[in-house]
Amino acid sequence: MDQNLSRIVAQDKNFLNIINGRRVAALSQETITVLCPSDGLPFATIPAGNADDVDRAVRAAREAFERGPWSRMPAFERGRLLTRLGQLVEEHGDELAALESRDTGKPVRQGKADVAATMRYYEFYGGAADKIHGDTIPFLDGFTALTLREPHGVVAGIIPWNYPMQIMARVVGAALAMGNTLVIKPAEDASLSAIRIGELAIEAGFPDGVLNIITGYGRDAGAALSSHPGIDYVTFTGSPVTGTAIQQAAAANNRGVTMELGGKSPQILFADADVEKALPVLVNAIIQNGGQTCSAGSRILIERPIYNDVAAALGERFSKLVAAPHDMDLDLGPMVNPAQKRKVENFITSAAESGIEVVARGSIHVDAPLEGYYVAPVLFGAVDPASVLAQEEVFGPVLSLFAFDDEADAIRLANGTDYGLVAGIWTRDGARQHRVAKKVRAGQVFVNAYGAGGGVELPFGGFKKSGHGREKGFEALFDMSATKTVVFRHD
Ligand code: TXE
Repeated sequence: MDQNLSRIVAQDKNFLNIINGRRVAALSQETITVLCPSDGLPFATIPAGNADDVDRAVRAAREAFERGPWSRMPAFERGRLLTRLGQLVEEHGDELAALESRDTGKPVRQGKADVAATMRYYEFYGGAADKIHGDTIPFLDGFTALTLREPHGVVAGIIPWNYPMQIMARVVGAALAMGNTLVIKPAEDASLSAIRIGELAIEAGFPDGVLNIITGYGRDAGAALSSHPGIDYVTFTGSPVTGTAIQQAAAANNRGVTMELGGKSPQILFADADVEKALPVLVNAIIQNGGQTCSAGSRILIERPIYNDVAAALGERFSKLVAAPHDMDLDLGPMVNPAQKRKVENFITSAAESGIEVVARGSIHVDAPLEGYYVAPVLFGAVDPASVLAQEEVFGPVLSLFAFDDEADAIRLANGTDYGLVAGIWTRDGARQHRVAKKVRAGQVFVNAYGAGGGVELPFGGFKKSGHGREKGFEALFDMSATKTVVFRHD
């Protein structure tokens, strides 16, 4: 582990962008210093790309789409390249896990899980590339009508910092499987794995210009990319505020978008639930990645007769949780940056000051450097459903408990925020499982389980403020393509 890290640091301190199959610095030569969240120390640089770099990348992607071998390549050959990329990810798994872990502060165990999911995305979409097709449509006598699934053209993928490698993989896999070309803008706080994957794509044999990676700040590179008239479609995962800005920029060019904008996901625990089975899942769903997960199960709704027992059991588990440097591989790592740490701490302080009951607190490891961005997990009880804590995405290790009286009350509480990404239902009653699954407004519903976004095969996306469009699974291939209807007259 340490050897891997020192090799990466020693050999590749200055990461470069990838445009048209070549590694390049920003035209301005400016860079952003990469800090490790575990100790706040610099260990790499990335290019600070701006509108000029974005323009070069979009032109390269356009050229590759219009004239490169990409546009003539059969779907199964595109699929083979994606599969090859997945194999290279697997071969470089330890290096990628170490890099992702150091860049974002996530425990190495989570970095490894991210590598495994990333590999699966390339494998899944590699296999799917030649299995999606149009229809023939019964039409007028003397005519034959059919549909083709066509790529949008040049797609922009704007990626967040929480699961950078995985989220990039779901975008790259689906977009390239359908024959688009891509410009990826990773988050300024977590760009290293994106650059490495871009390098591996060159090694895998993707033609020049098919996958371009531009790093830089959102306000520069991100804004320039989402408003570029040469972009045909934008896919984004991140905050609702930035999502709105990106949608406005894309709307100015009348381009389509897919938006995945986070959540405030409930887990509903009925009195007949298998509580022992649920407890570790409930804790993991908010602790995984330090709670910096769009699908984090941040609200637990508990039927009143079991509320006190469940709160006590969760409190016991929470008090043992420890935040520690990524390479100690404990329950959770630091937050990704100082702003995220401040944001989470502000939620905790104002909730506690407003009188919300603190059921339990975890701790920060004694050896964690003071300069790291650690937050001790907090469990809040009897939370007012109208409070800020109940309504807004914290994106940290903060769990809220609520009591409910009956099924209707549970559904009302579950649907009582402006988000609708994921939900968990815990009950042994089969009819209730179906009833509640239908009534909960969420893009993914788990029964007696909570997938936390897992499963590359499972379509994923939100209702309401959580966004629109679907990623992952076969559904993403529809978002990443457009239907063309062709009608032949032969009378
Ligand atoms: O996100 P942003 P931030 C939520 C989470 C977190 C909050 C803020 O609650 O606390 O968002 O995080 C790029 N035009 N999520 O500020 O701004 C940016 O460079 C184009 C939930 O880091 O949404 C990065 O690549 N692009 C979420 C990406 O957008 C712009 C995951 C995401 O950054 C841009 C992350 C602009 N004007 C945060 N401004 C989830 N759904 O899981 C920024 N960017």
